[in-house]
Amino acid sequence: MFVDYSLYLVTDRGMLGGKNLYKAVEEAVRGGVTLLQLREKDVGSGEFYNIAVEMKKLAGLYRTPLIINDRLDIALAVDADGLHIGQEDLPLEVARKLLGPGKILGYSVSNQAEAVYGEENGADYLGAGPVYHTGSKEVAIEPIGPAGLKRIKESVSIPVVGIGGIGIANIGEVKESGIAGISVISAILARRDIEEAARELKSAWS
Ligand code: TZP
Ligand code: MG
Repeated sequence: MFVDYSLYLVTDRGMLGGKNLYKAVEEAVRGGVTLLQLREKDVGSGEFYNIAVEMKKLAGLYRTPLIINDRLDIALAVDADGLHIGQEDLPLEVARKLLGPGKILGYSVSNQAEAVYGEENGADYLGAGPVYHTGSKEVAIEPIGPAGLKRIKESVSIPVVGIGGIGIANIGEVKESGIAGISVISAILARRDIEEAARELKSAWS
């Protein structure tokens, strides 16, 4: 399956200042987001499922692949296009086996050893970071910077997307690392004009 990783939006309802999640995501997709990840922390399974069902409809309307964060059961239940897991989630090879070969499996990494492990154990792409300091997630790891991103990219042959603190101010040096795309929360969702924010990032990337 061809996947365009260039502008990958990760959701966070906490960033929206009361704005409707679906409306925000629709604006982002209209602005050029190529891939969506539904990331819901602190919600029950029922609520996560309901949101995922609606998000799947929206993603389908715009032919944008939908990836579910952390929850394999939700990804399977809504027939999402894929799952994204990190170092503390289900073991990668277990997720790969249960998800099946036809779905996209993403894996969060911060160094080359994790990246190589990811490639060898079934990941289709890697989310590498945090590239910069971010206020969107509590991360214990020091930012890897564009240089760390480049080292990770060069250690594998699967697509790598950068994540963490990426925005219009640093997108140039991130792109120079040769990666497939950027993954962002606040640079799109915390902006008042979401569609415009996505459009700016899109054109800066290309
Ligand atoms: N994983 C590593 S950093 C991060 C996640 C989910 C947050 C990215 O958010 P932002 O606002 O683009 O820095
Ligand atoms: Mg996780």
